[in-house]
Parts: sequence; C-alpha cells; structure tokens
Amino acid sequence: MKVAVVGATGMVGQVMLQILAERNFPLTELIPVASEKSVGKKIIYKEKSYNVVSLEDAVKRKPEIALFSAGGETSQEWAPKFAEVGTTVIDNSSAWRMDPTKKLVVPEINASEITEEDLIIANPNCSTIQLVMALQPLHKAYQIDRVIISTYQSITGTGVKAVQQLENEYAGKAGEMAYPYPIHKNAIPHCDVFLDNDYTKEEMKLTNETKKILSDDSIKVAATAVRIPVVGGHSESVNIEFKKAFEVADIRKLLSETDGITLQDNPQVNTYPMPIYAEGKNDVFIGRIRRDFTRDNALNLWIVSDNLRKGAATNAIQIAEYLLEKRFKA
Ligand code: 11C
Repeated sequence: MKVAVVGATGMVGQVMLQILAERNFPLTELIPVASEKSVGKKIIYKEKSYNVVSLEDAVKRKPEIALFSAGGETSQEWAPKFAEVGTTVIDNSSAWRMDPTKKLVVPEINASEITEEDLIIANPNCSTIQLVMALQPLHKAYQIDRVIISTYQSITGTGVKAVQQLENEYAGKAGEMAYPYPIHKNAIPHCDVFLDNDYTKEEMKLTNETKKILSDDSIKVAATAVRIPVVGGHSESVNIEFKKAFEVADIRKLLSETDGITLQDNPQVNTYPMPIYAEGKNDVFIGRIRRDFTRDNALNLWIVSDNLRKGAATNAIQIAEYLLEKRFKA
C-alpha cells in the first residue's frame, strides 16, 4: 500500500505519521508531501529517513491512499488531481465536508456508507468527531431533539503558530500572534472566523456536520466554541434533550459499551476526563454524566478527546484501515 501524507510537516501530519507507525499500517511506500518551502526536507518514519516531495511529484507516484491535512485550499485544488489518477483521498480539511456528493465519516458511526465510487472522503472537524461519538448511541436509543454545547478547545487546533504564541506569552517574549488577544491566562470565545449569523465557523461546523454524520437534519445543535490555553485535547460541556425518557444508569452502560469511548465518571473520587490525560490516546473520554433537572428528558455530560488524534489523525487512519479491509484487500 502506497500512502501519501499531504501536510507531512504540519502538526496533524506529524501525528498521522506517528499513528501509521504505531498501528503498523501496511505501507510499501511512504510519500511525505508538503508545500514547496519544505520540499527536500527529511522526515523520519520508523527510524528511516524520507525526502519530502511536492504535490506534483506525489500525484505522479499514484499512491493508493493520500491522507490530506494541508488546509482547505490545497484540498480543493489537489484532492481532485489525486482522485483522477485513482488515489483515494481522506481529507482532514473543511473543503469537502458539506459537499452532498462526499461522505463525512467517523468509522464507528458511518463507514459503511463508503462506496467504491468515493475517491474523496471527508474527515470531520475535531470538535464534531468527539461530540458525535457520544451522541450517536444516545440518539439511536433515545432520539435527540436538541443539543447545547460549549467547547474548551486546545490551541493545537489552531496549529503551531498558536502553540508558539502561548510559549512566547508564558516566557514574557514578544512574537507573532495567532489570536487577536493573548491566550495565556485567557479564554477567547472565538474559534475560526465569524459568520453572518454571529456564530463562528467552528460553531456552525458542530451544527451542520453533526446532522450530516448522524443522517438526521432534525437534530438541533447550538454551539459556543471557546479557545483556552491548553494542549492535549478539546473539552466539551454538552446538554442533550431527548424525545424519549431515559435512566442515567442506562446511559452510562450504553456509553461504556460503545467502541472508542472510555467512561471516566466517578465524582466520589474525582474521576472525570481532562485534556492532560487524554493527550496521546485515541479514545473519546466521557464523564460528569448527570440528569439535567431543569428540563424533561435532558442530560449533561463532559466529553474530552485528543483533537490531533481521534479529532483528526486517528479518525483519518481508521478510515484508511476500513478501506484497506473493504477496498484494497486482494
Ligand atoms: C480548531 N477545530 O480547534 C479546529 C481545528 O475544520 O479541521 C480544525 C479545523 C478543521 O480550531
């Protein structure tokens, strides 16, 4: 299996390489790809050195799979060029997610929707993936009417420039700003750009991608996305109203039995998910599960996951593993 990693020098690209190695993905050839300024640089994969190549060169080598994490514009332009030579692109940008002709996939939920014709497959936004991992089994059992979510998002979601901003501020040094305000000792209620409806693009991704992944336009999702000076993972405070009645014990049982979810929920001994402990792990962690006593059939919970892993690289590689099994197995 010839695999290209487009954006190999970026934050998500680096984690993709790490996860391909960890999971022993059966590579016959690795093609690390990056922008012109990184071409010729070396990256190390399983103790072997590889030259970073350009997008043009990577297309010529016709990989079976290209894992893209190089931003929306690169995906818009280059994913179709890879698809034309028969490569299946798994794209981590927002370029194709809401395109009705493209699948938006969280493997535990809807990988079975992928058909032979799908040569560009979209990976959802990080904050959406961890949310739908929790919502899907609950929706199936109790039918979700409405979700109110507030996020507490890691600066790694913005990229290396944001990590540098925090480090500079922490050290009391001047430097380039990734955000319009200091992030050290701060919480910025602004992830991605503001849209005409006064929500941010990140907030509307939570609304729209959730409906698409769960194949249900009737689910109402209102989000507030907040950036906090944390690395390691995104956290989400989520309030869900169901159409059907539930018992909290049954919700706990259901989530604890769901693949990809780890329950960390014992307030008596201060057990709940936190980003410093989610970092480096592939699961979605759920805790603080409790009835919302202000509404009928309503629930509160707290969801944490490593945004660079299940929120990006792990999910993309799980899609590749699914394809390996269903499409590429001889
Ligand atoms: C953030 N969710 O934390 C973003 C990062 O659409 O893939 C990923 C943006 C995307 O800011």
